[in-house]
Amino acid sequence: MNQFGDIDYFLCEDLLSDQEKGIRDTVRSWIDSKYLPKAAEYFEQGIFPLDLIPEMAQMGLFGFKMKEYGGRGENNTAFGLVCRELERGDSGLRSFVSVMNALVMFPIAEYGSPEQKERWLPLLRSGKAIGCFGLTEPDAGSDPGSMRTTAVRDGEGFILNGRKMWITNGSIADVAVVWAKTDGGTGPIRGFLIEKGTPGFAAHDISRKFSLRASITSALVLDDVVTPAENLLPGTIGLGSALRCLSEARYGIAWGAVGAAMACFETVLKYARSRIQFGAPLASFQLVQQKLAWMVTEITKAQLLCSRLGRLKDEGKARHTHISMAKMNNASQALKIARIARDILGANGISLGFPVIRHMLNLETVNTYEGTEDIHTLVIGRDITGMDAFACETKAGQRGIAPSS
Ligand code: TGC
Ligand code: FAD
Repeated sequence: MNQFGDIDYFLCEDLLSDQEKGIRDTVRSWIDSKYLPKAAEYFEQGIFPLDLIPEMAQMGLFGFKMKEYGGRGENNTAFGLVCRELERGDSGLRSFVSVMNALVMFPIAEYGSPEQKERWLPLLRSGKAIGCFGLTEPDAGSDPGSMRTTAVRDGEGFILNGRKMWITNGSIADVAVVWAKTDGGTGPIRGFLIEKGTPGFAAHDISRKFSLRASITSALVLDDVVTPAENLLPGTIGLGSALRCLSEARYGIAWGAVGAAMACFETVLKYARSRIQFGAPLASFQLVQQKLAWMVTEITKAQLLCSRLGRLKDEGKARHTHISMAKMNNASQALKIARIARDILGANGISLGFPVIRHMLNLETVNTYEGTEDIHTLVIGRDITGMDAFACETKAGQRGIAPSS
């Protein structure tokens, strides 16, 4: 345990600079005072707390790594710590910050024209504008390259048609980074900035979800959306441009998942030490200790993985497959930790009076979005074998659906 009473079994704290510790402490105390008292209510009622956006902007959480446009210019480890502390609160809150930084400000900064940067980055940084990222479609999730959304040249601009699904922040976004196949579906995938209120563009919230309830998830509709050529992100050159954004977001998710797992572990350790059954604390039973020991080991391994990844990223040595490994491991282990923590709480484990069921349900999404556990397994498999196992091969040697006989 460190000075906060956190689990820090391998003294990861010693790897942090004073600046990084200060950032962690600021976000942590903000979560403790502003978010956690209402976390269960937000989840139960399905509310994303819009009133907290100005405070997050005040802390510099949008454009956190960006050196220009008023960003804080912090390093990757500091950003990871922000994600960890936010997700100790709730995965929905970390999602909001992931989308703003990695999926909206990053592509505009990386691929945008000077005018696009001038227009949007200061607004997004200050929380006066909100963004979303539309890649997934109803029929194209793990395989975004099969998307059907198209952009057709029309005079000086483009006409976009398609549907995007499961889009975080969709209905509250002032600007959507939308990915579409150009040349009516035969050209490369490119990114477009579609503004709220553009005729033919609409967002509808997805209700009745049991995970990430304190986050807005929407479907985007694009029906003959006419957008000027200036709204094309000029630096985008194919699916790889979108995938680079995903690598940025997955990095933050790898850290965030540790925060959710830590919250579950800390809750359940305290509970197991005080809950008496058969005349003894739960924590004194061997079977419970086995679960706790496994949890603390997995949290420690996940902490070490993302601590090293942050430094590799700062040194420009992190490959996207490193990020896949960290996202895959940390999200899937956090989910398992949450499920075991829920079990140790017994009936209390299903109550929102404890944070565990909320984290557990959220982590179902975290393990699915930004590439499922299976997809990252295949990414790593391809990296180490040189063989692509994403799809069956047809007789013609093309990726596709295998013949049934
Ligand atoms: P593939 O041939 O592998 O790749 C095309 C080009 O891109 C390069 N590349 C990457 N670059 C940077 N980062 C990555 N992660 C990259 N992955 C691949 C690759 O080297 C290649 O470059 P080049 O120069 O050779 O052309 O493409 P593929 O069609 O085979 O697909 C690969 C696959 C399946 C791994 C990819 O499509 C994938 O990652 N699928 C998962 C889809 C996904 O993660 N969707 C996320 C949607 S956004 C979201 O969920 C937001 S949640 C936000 C929140 O609320 O927090
Ligand atoms: P599918 O791709 O249909 O996969 C279904 C199952 O099949 C999974 O278990 C998968 O692992 C498995 N599978 C698929 N292909 C293979 C294969 N080749 N081999 C083995 N198994 C395979 N997307 C955005 O663009 N922007 C967002 O902001 C965003 N936010 C989201 C928020 C929430 C709350 C959720 C739930 C999703 C969000 N997503 C977003 C979408 C998310 O990225 C996708 O759900 C995810 O990529 C998986 O796609 P899918 O749901 O279509 O599942």
